[in-house]
Amino acid sequence: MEAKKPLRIGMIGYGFMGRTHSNAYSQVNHFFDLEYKPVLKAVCARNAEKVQAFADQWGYESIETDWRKVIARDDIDAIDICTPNNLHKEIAIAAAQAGKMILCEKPLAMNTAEGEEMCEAVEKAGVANTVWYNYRRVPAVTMAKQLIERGLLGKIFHYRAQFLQDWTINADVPQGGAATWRLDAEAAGSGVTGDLLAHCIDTAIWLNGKLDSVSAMTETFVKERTHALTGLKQAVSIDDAATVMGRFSNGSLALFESTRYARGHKALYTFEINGENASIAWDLHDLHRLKFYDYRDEGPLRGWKSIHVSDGDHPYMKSWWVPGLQIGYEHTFIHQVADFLKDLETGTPTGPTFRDSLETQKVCDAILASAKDGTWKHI
Ligand code: SOE
Repeated sequence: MEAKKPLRIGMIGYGFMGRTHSNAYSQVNHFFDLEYKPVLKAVCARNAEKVQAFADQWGYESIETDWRKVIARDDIDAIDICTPNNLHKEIAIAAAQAGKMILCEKPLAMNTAEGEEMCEAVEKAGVANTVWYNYRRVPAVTMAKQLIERGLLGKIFHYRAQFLQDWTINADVPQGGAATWRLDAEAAGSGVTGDLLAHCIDTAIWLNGKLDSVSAMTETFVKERTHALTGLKQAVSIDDAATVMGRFSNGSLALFESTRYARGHKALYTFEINGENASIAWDLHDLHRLKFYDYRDEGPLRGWKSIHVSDGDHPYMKSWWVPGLQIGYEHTFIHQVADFLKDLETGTPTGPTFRDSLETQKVCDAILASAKDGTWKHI
């Protein structure tokens, strides 16, 4: 058998996302037939003891405690950015200038201006780049894309999506620090808009095209929290919840909601698309199913189908088990790595690229701006 070409990974940051990405690199060649094989060269974080423990657990060959050293190493081809959002720009630009490929956690940046600089840097350097909007690669979501591309829905009227969580209702949850940086605007840029709604928007743009305008309201329900690092009470400046109306370029209407205050919901991402001929619905808690209603079905049999997306002719599924056996959350990251490696073989960009994700960033910025002054924003 021909030896695989190595893709030597240097991962910066190693939290929850570091685990999903590391797992993906480790698993991908077991299931997908690819020319390239990721090699876990180095993982980097400030605390040497903790990052060593992570390296031992996941099989990284070495550790670094300064991200600049990872970028400077000539035994590394690709930089994986898993840090809080406020470091994405600096690391991505330095990595691009060093000629490294980049796989960046979502959202792309703290804001559009930063994202623009990152796009310019990767495009100038000509390096492969992608952003980990993983839900595109749930097989049922990829199948929704295929059905829309086949024109089965006809003209689309409505796109509605929600991403609901409940983990910050308790006012004693701190902000800042390694575990709760998502609640600290200095590290995250925004709250649910960049963290959760961004997923809804990435999928929406992918499935239904450009969003032209939005009108939004946001709320911060808990006004003060203790900072995990300083122990001081500070005003909370992230958005805890966002409700958004919008218009797509294709004439359809958008409705989005995301919150961390929906008691009972841990990570309920859902969307529904209503077209002239058919509708599609999907739910992360039942992620292997795609709901499909076709008005053209024979009258008495017309109704919602619940398709178990687990057969060999469903997206990605022939690489997994046998028909009827489903896969889960971690596989979406494996699919993204598989696509990235496959695209390296042909020099094709792997969506969402930085440039694709800049569009999501623009919508997020427009939502926050609209919530601030109460007016519609054009994107
Ligand atoms: C937040 O809790 C979070 O982990 C997001 O950061 C992820 O992007 C989302 O997929 C699940 O929820």
